[in-house]
Amino acid sequence: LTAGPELDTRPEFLEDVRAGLCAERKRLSCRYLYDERGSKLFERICEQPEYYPTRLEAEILERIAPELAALFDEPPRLVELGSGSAEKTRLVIEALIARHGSLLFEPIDISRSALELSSQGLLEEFPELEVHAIASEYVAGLHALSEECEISPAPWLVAWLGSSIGNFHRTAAADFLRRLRNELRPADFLLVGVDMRKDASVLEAAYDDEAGVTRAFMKNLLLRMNRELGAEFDPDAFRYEATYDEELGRVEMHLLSERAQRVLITSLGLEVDFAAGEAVHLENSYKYSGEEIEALAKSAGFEVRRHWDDGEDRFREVLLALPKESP
Ligand code: AVJ
Repeated sequence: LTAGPELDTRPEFLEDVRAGLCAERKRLSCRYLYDERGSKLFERICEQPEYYPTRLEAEILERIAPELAALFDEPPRLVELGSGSAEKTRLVIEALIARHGSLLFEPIDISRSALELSSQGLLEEFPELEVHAIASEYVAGLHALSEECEISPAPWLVAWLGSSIGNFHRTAAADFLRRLRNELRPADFLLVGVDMRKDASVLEAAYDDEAGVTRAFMKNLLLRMNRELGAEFDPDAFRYEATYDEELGRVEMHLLSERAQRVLITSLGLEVDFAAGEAVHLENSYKYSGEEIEALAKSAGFEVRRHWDDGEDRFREVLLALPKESP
């Protein structure tokens, strides 16, 4: 297992918090939700009855894993973008090993500790598995991997699961897919988990669960700023709201100030004023229709080779590849 050092993200965190909280419409980046406590809370979100994506994706992957393994005549390499929950990945790993005997698994994640955690369990479970973990941004990591084996590279199955694509604005999602495509060869596949457009009531419940885990996940960012930036946020002075904008096809997540208040952020030497009811934007989660997925793939230079649904069109696994050359 090889992985780079944990990157120092503090200077960026400071600057992003300053810029976000001084903006006309206040915002904080969802990247900062995932500190140690945030990552644990996110895992608990995935277990909430209202948060359907994780469960549905696991069901689909379990069903289609043998088909994924059968896409390849020779043993492929499995790349995962964002080491994520090993629970879903292991379904694919199991099927690939069953069909091809052994497997090289190459998870790419910005967090070295997340990589170590997810790789460790998999190595113990699968003796036939070799793990080569890369602590890096996704595209840079893929690029490094493709540079490493120029001679006769095994085909890739690149997995980008969990509807992580939903955090991107639609145009940014296309840009990002295009950059991924530039790293792929004709025999490679990219498997993307996509959350579908659906009723506002289902979506709003999924992003504001009854048990309050999502609310705690969002408010943890206030606590993180208190811990790491010497801020003095009172989490009880903010309430959490998730609203689905049907037209934009996205769930928008905000914290709203319960009252007019001024909050000190010591490390920034900054006092931030909040009006009563003022919103801080934390996250978007974009949802897709089948047509939108087709258009997105096409605009990124991909072809949708296949897709699999949960049966009720709530969640979709999309298999992308370079377009077959026209005769
Ligand atoms: C990690 C981006 C896939 O949008 O469903 C879940 C994040 N935020 N609940 C999503 C999230 C609040 C999640 N993704």
